[in-house]
Amino acid sequence: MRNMDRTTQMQFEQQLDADVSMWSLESLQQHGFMMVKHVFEDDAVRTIADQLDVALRSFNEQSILRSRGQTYGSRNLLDVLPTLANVVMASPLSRLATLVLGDDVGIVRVLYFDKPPGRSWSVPWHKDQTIAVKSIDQPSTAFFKPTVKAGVPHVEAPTWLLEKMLTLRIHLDAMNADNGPLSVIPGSHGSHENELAEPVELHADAGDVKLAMRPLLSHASTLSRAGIAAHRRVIHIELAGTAELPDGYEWHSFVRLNNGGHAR
Ligand SMILES: O=C(O)CCC(=O)C(=O)O
Repeated sequence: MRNMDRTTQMQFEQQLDADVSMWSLESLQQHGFMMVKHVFEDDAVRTIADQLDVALRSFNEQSILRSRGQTYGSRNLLDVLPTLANVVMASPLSRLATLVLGDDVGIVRVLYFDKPPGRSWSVPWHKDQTIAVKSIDQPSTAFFKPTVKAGVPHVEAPTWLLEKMLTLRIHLDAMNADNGPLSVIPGSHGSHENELAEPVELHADAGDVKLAMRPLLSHASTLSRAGIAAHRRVIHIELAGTAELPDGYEWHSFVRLNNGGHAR
C-alpha cells in the first residue's frame, strides 16, 4: 500500500480536525470522508459493545461470519441487534446524516467488522457499490449484478444513488497501524483523477473517533501485525437519502431517522 509521508499526513489530519470542530461538511464533500470526535462517551461505547457481544453469541444465523470460534463480522447487524437504530437516532450522528442526506434519510444496512487476534484479514482497494434489496427478481436498467449474500438479495447500484448515500463507522476499539487500519484515497469518490492521490491511513482512538465516508470513496485495509492482541471492532452503518428505488425495487430495510424509526 502506498503511504503518505508522516508530515503531510499530520498536516492533513490537523486540517480535518479544524474542519470537523466547526461541524463543517466541507471535508466530507471535498475529501469524501471526515472524522467526527466524541460522538459517544466511553460508557456508551462499552454498553454498545457489550450488547453486541451478547447478541452475536446468541444469534446463530448465516449472516454472522465466524472462523475457529472467533466472530469477525456480521452482514445484517440490524437483524442481530435492532436497537442499534435507536442508538444512531439518539446521537448527533442522526443530525449529521440529516444534514448530508436530507430529511428523508434512513438506515439501509448495518455491517459489523472485527479483526480478531490471530484471525485478521485484509481487503484490496475498492468502492462500496452494492446495496441490499428485498428482491432481485424483476428486470432493471438501473441495477446490475444481482447476487444473494447470507440469504439477502444484493445489486450493484447506479452512481447517482450511491452519491445519495453515506456510511458512518463507529469504532469500538482504537484503530492504529497495528490492527489493520482503514486507508482511503481522498477525493476518489468524486473524480477518477483523484484515484491517483496519495492514500491516507486512518487512525481512531478507542471510543471517541468516528468516520463518516461516501461509499464511492476508494478504501482498503491491511492485516493486523503479527502477534497483535488488539481487536478492531467497527459498526458500519449505511444510510440513504431516499426511500424510493427505481424499477420497482425496494431496500431490504429502510429505517427512517426522522419519524421515530418506522421502517417502510
Ligand atoms: O473495515 C475494513 O477494514 C474494510 C471494510 C470494507 O471493506 C468496507 O467497508 O467495504
